[in-house]
Amino acid sequence: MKTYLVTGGAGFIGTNFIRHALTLNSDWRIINLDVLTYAGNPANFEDLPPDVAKRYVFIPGDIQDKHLLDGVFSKEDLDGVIHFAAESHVDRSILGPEAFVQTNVVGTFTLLQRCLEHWKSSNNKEDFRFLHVSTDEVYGSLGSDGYFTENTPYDPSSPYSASKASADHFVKAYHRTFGLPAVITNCSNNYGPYQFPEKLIPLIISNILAHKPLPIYGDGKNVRDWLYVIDHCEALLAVLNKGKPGETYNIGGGAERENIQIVHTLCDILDNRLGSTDNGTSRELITYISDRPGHDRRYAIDAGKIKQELGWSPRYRFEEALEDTVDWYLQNTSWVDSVQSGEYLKWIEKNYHDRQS
Ligand code: NAD
Ligand code: TDX
Repeated sequence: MKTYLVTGGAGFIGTNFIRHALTLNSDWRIINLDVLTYAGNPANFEDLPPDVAKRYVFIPGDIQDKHLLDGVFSKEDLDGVIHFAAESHVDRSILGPEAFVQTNVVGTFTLLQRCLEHWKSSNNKEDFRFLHVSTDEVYGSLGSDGYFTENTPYDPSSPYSASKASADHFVKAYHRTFGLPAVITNCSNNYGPYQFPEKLIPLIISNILAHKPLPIYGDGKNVRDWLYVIDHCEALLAVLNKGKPGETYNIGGGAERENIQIVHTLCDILDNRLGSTDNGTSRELITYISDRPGHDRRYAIDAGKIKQELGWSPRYRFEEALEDTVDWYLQNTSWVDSVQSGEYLKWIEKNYHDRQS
């Protein structure tokens, strides 16, 4: 049996990763350490089948809590750590950057240091991996052409991406200085089930269903490179199993779309699903509002390295997986209702109030 510690596993990507990895690997146990911010939902695991549920352990707690981490590391003989825990929303980092420095920088440092101490005294040094899940946003913005490679210089624009860039540097330093067998992944925008409805795709789905305005920042022509979350999870498994310590792997879907294209597609899918006779109905909700400060224009990943060295490629086609995602939200309205709590409503008011362009 292999045992992995996952941090932030009650969030969007962590949830998908744990469910996917435990289903695929019947000889894995996963310990999910998550402090359960607004973005974490322990109920995401309530429907696990019994043979999977018995290999899943949840520990509520903060990655900044040294004593808690020491307890986990000394009790468990870990095969690795997959580090997702983070404050992850760019707009929140603009309105309140401090939590990003605390969790993303100080939290990652605390986790690395505790991990290093225990790794040094473990019997399992060779095979152990620290997998740090990072973002393409550390590279800053592209113009209308070119791609981010693993050698693109870091040039973060937002407090979120600056905090992730800082964490990446600490992870690299712990490999170079202390030999910790760490690998870093920098991934593009994910979409899929369990994504909190503050991010573009689930926010738009949720607003269409509620007949609320669909807020588009700036001219709506910013480009993101979209990846279905299960493709990301499979890339992470490939890096965990075959990645070389000290290396970085860029992960991307090769599905570049302008924001306005995404919103149009979602309007059309939902009009079709809801049986609207007039294809334009949801599009009428589109509302252009003032731009995000420091808004990166375009992200696009060159995923050549992970494809060639580890044999990973995305399996899901964007338009199909987007339809599946819409269907998941339509079938899980109670999940959406449960996360749209008082805190969520306060955030919507804070971010979108007074932003008419
Ligand atoms: P998310 O916001 O949905 O989930 C983050 C999780 O971390 C939550 O469950 C939260 O409770 C937990 N958490 C936050 N602070 C914590 C702390 N101090 N201690 C323990 N747990 C804590 O985020 P996500 O979209 O699932 O992203 C996961 C990771 O992947 C992040 O590191 C993010 O930077 C990275 N990433 C995300 C995307 C994307 O498109 N969502 C793309 C590339 C990289
Ligand atoms: O209401 C909105 N209107 C809008 O036009 C929102 C929430 C977003 N947008 C735009 C901003 C971006 O150009 O849509 C695009 C996507 O926005 P987000 O969903 O907030 O994602 P982004 O800022 O690109 O960052 C995401 O991808 C990289 C994740 O949130 C990060 O965690 C990840 O690292």
